Amino acid sequence: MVSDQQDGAIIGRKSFTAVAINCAAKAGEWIKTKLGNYEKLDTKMSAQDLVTEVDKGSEKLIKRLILTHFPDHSFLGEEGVEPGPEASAKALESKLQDEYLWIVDPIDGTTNFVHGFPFFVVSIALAYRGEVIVGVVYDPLKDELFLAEKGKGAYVHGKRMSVSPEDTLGSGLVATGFPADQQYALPLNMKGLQALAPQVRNIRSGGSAALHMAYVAAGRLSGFWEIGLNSWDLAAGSLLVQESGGQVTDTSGRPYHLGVRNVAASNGHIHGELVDALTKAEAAE
Ligand code: 2AM
Ligand code: CA
Repeated sequence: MVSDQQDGAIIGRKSFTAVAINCAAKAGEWIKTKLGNYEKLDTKMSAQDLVTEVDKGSEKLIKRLILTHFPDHSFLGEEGVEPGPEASAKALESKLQDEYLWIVDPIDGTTNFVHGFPFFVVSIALAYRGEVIVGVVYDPLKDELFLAEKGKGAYVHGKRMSVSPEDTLGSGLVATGFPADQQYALPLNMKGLQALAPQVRNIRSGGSAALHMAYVAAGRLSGFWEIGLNSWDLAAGSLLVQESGGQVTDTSGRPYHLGVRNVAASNGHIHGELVDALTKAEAAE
């Protein structure tokens, strides 16, 4: 019963949200102690696709905590899946129909973590039969925790968030990400960049999709798009944006679902313009 649980009505069990917050906070604090201090850097799908023992340790910590509270729930974490888009899609598909599925990116922004660039987060989402009902994105360096519950709004530092008011692309601050996949995703992204840069107020690229989504939700960015992401990069952030009054679709404007890899998120006001510009530039898919 989602509603009972969301209302915290199940006595003797922590609410889903409390567990999500606790996991993100614990993992984030631990990651922070490892900044500039990791031991082993490996590559995954390409030379740009990085992973450290801290990514793996963070996922282990989160998984253990979640399964302690909810042993019958499913778990999908980036580090438990083979690299590459096919393996990610397959892993998601095999769990999509599960009643409760936790979708976790133990460090979103690993490249930043490795370089000491202060823009990385822990991202934790809970989906009920394929629909995200809780999303938490935690930035340990700023100690900012972004939280959304389906139908109950989105919050940062306990304060209700809402998206920004800009109503034209020309007045918008828009972010994108440069993908690790240089074959398919990067060329598309470059086309989008070429088309959008002259149309927006300015472009940012911080290197964490989940944090970009949280910033759209908080009204700090007017929009965000990126090609070639995975469910764990986007699940929590998608609910943050929606619950803050924004819009999330794929880059062609179709509704967001957990399988979306090419994402457009915005304050809603500029969404049509953003998607149209990407489509016109043949940068959408
Ligand atoms: P990560 O740090 O968890 O890997 C930056 O452009 C965004 O792309 C980040 O959210 C980053 O997440 C994600 N990313 C990096 N490598 C990726 C890959 N091989 N496939 C999909 N997303 C990736
Ligand atoms: Ca990651």
